Amino acid sequence: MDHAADAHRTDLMTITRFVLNEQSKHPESRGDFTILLSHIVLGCKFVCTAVNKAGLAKLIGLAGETNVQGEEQKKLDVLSNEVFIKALVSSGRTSILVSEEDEEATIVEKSKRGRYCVVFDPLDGSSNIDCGVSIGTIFGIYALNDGHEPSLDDVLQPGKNMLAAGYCMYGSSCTLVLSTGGGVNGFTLDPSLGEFILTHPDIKIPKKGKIYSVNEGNAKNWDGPTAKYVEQCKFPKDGSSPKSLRYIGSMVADVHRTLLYGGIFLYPADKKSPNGKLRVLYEVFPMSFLMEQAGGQAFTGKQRALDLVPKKIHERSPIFLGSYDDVEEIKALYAAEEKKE
Ligand code: AFP
Repeated sequence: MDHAADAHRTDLMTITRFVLNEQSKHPESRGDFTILLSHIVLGCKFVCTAVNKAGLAKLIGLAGETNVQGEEQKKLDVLSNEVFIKALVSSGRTSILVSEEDEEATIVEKSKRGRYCVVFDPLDGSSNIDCGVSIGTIFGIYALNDGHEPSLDDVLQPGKNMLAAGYCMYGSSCTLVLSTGGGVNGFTLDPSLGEFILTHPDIKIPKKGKIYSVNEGNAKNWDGPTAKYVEQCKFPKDGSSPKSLRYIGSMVADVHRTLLYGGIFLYPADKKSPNGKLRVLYEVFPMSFLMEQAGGQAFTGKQRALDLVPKKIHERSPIFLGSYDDVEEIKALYAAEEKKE
């Protein structure tokens, strides 16, 4: 019997243990981040259970509909938002929350305030719920500048100022991918234990990939560099093999695949949507943060995505993210276009 291997299997690195280990490297830390993260993890576990039960429990459907008992039904994304807001406020570690679901930011009441700001999309890709496609929660965390009343300026910060970012994917398994600025790690929910266990330590994105991921239905409205890049993916001029196209239409699932297998994910600007579709604070920034931490790149078509300074909490931006070399190619095409102008 291989006792060493057995011991390895029984030495479970839970997400809490992992974050506590990280925390012990910073003697000045007070454990606030660990507490905040445990509340985010609780939200993810709740949403995971709700997503799994959605078909049975009739959680899907329109918000405001009533069920057979005459009770008002909550759409899954509305329910997820409520769960996250309540979990984050009750953590006592947050001061401002920005959610995709809420037009205005939530400023936490004084007695429950803490030193973090959380920006999040509680259930991204929700148009995919009814057909069972993987969806997810995306989040980013900023530190509150000390000694002042929390204001929107605390979250209207470039993505490079984030302390941590991550997503939880509700798919064939429930996977939480997290970076606190020292690399990227992936944890899978063990449903029998109710714990996220480290299953993907130190994720590194391949330097170059074989997959491109974009909604080609928008091609007629693309700008020159995007159109040229996608053409190059299909008809490479350097004799290399064409890339494969994979597009789910659910950012967490598309980015998760890109992170693990390499390649590029694009949501470009087009004539109809000059700023693209994806939201800066809780889609573009957290995913760009993870990509850079995994050795990849994220570019807006004009600049490094994490350098962007948002002016509004629900601002959008075009985004190209993924393997270092693949993003380098699209950057070169935009640089050439700029030279022509
Ligand atoms: P929904 O939340 O409306 O399903 O939108 C999902 C999303 O914001 C993101 O998860 C996808 O990457 C992107 O939109 C897909 O957009 P298209 O349907 O325009 O390709």
